[in-house]
Amino acid sequence: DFEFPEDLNCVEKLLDRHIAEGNGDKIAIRTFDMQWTYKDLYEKSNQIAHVLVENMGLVPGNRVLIRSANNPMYVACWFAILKAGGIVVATMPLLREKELSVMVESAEISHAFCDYRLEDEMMSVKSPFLKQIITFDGSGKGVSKLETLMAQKPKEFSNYKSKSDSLSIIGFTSGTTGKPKMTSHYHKDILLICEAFPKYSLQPTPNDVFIGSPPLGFTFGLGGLVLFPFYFGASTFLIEKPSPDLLLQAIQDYKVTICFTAPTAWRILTQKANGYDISSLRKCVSAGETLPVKVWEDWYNTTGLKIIDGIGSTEILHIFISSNEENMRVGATGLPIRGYEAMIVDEDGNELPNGTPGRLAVRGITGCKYLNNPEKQQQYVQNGWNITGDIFKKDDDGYFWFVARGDDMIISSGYNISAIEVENVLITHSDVAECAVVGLPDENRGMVVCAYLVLKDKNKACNELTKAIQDWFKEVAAPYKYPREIKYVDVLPKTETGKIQRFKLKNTVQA
Ligand code: 3SK
Repeated sequence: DFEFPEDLNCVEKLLDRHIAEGNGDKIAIRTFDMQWTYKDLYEKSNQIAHVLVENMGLVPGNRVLIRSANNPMYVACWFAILKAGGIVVATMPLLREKELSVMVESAEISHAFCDYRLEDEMMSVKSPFLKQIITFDGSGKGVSKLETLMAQKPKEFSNYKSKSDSLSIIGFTSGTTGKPKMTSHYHKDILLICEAFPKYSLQPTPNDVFIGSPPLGFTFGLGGLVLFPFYFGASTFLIEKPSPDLLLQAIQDYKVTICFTAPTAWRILTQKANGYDISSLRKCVSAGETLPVKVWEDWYNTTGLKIIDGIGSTEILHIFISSNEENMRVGATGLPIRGYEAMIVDEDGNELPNGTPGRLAVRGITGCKYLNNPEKQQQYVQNGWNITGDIFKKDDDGYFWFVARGDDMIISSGYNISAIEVENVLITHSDVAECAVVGLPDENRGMVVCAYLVLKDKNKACNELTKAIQDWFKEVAAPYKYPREIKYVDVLPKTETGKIQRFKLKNTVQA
């Protein structure tokens, strides 16, 4: 199923096909305030494509930025850019002028669509590359410049004839150092991931309704909330600011069936789930961070649903190791999904025996293509294998178990201590709401384990509590792993996609 014709514009398979097949009246996107059919989305995307070519002067290959929260106009702009032959550069709504400027300069972005509610930071970007910024109203309640221009355009558009290996999107990944790198994907990659994870783990049907919290600027969200629903002719529910209560409310009111979110959200959803009727939900997906067993168990005990854990990357585009109900092993991330193979390697790329922690290497139908960064490309892709930054081990049945992020392994007095493992213990303490663990340099031990804790009741922070937590830790886990240092904080630094930025904690301490 992985063959594609040489001429391919992925929008034809994701969107236009549904009109040709007579499904234009089916709901494509819902929010709490509006709903669009496939025909609405198709016509609006066509009108925006006309605006791009006729008003904005786009030529095929131009890079077009989208700045918006998750809403229907974002999706229409995404499709329109590809229809017109442009390349999408999707961004997170919380980015500031400086971060946007770096993207505009490095990706040579010539055009931008921006929700008018986020225009201040966008308009401050000054770059010789950036020719035009057009605002839209993502709330759907009013009209901004883009809607005015669209109103004058035909509802049909003749798509640019891209090749299956023409670039479709450029994604930015900050990696662990915080310095962004550009990844790129072809038109065919967009469709290939639809043949992989969803078919393996979700088996979507046109009756499914997808929902989730990840921003569309994160490929986890793009797949789960746009590509997968539309590839299978299903519908998506978008929320601009997706709190756990809003997710649960929408699941209840709109009979949502598939939810994509991160472990932190699954933990809070568990606490609130009993207040809602979420019986329509049939598949729950977690990625972005490793899923603690306790979160999996609590959700299962509350709802009877098994969270499908997965690991993906912006470089590979979406999830490549995961599970489905038939082969799930709690605590393991899963097996390589159809289209991918994985192995554990040492520093020289040699495969390690089962049970030995090492670097996770993956290869398959999609892979890393850094732009303008041959050095990084060479580091990431070795002998055709993508070397991720994560440490995993493989068991004798072929399941992959997360051990640590490559840089989250703390080596203290000769012991290899996984920061994630220490976090998984700390989070079960009755006073701890959230935690992040890092290694700090230490003269005697090389490194020591340092835990940053957000307490359920921050007034409880004191030396006595520190000692109590340390003593308790030594009772429930190997004493050599206990956090010799504990610091209390109000919040943990996180990316917009919910990943804890441990490098920021390390930098704060070293500064
Ligand atoms: O972080 C992940 O595991 C992930 C999953 C799907 C797509 C992209 C990413 C980074």
